[in-house]
Amino acid sequence: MAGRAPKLRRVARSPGSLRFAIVAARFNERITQRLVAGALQALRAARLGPDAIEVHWVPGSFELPQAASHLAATGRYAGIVCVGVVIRGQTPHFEHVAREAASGIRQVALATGVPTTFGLITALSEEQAWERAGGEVGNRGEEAAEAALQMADWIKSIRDRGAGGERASRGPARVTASAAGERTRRGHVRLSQATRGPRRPHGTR
Ligand code: DLZ
Repeated sequence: MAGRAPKLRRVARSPGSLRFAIVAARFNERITQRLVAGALQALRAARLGPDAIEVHWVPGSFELPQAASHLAATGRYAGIVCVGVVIRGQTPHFEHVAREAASGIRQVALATGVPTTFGLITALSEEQAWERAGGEVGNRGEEAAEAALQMADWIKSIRDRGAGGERASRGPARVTASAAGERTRRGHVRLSQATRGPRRPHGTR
């Protein structure tokens, strides 16, 4: 199934002083560059300035979760966007790399509470990969960046409610502090807290 991702709702307001990281795998670098460009475009569209966006390169997709984990542990980031290109070869190596990258990225997101999103292309051919790097089937890097922005925004909204009750949820959004950053600075993340969700369905404010 050729999966162009559904268009995600853009985060219209600037995340203020929040910082985002893109972690990119050098393997298949020419294609990954396109994913980085897509991710940068989405972050800039959310009015993040150059100082608020960092790009970190690692050797291959297998190393993405480790790098993301180190970045998340600093507590400096509201979101981390992982991008890489895994193309099927002659051996099962492809599956190992793709599986470990996917499950590692998920683990970083759950363990740290910092939105850590999956902007990997797993393709059967180079042609298929190009289609997903700004070609016919969209740009996985851009989509992953938009997902990170949305998650950071949502986490901030539930934290604001937690801190100030209903009044805080009605007032103008304060965008100077990183919800995800605060979360990791305070220490560990309780999964039950992360998955409980807002008191009211999101979007009813
Ligand atoms: C070794 C390897 C292979 C065969 N294929 C890919 C790939 O398609 N995409 C990718 O990002 N990385 C690949 N790698 C490199 C691994 O991710 C990793 O960098 C090395 O195994 C060293 O740990």
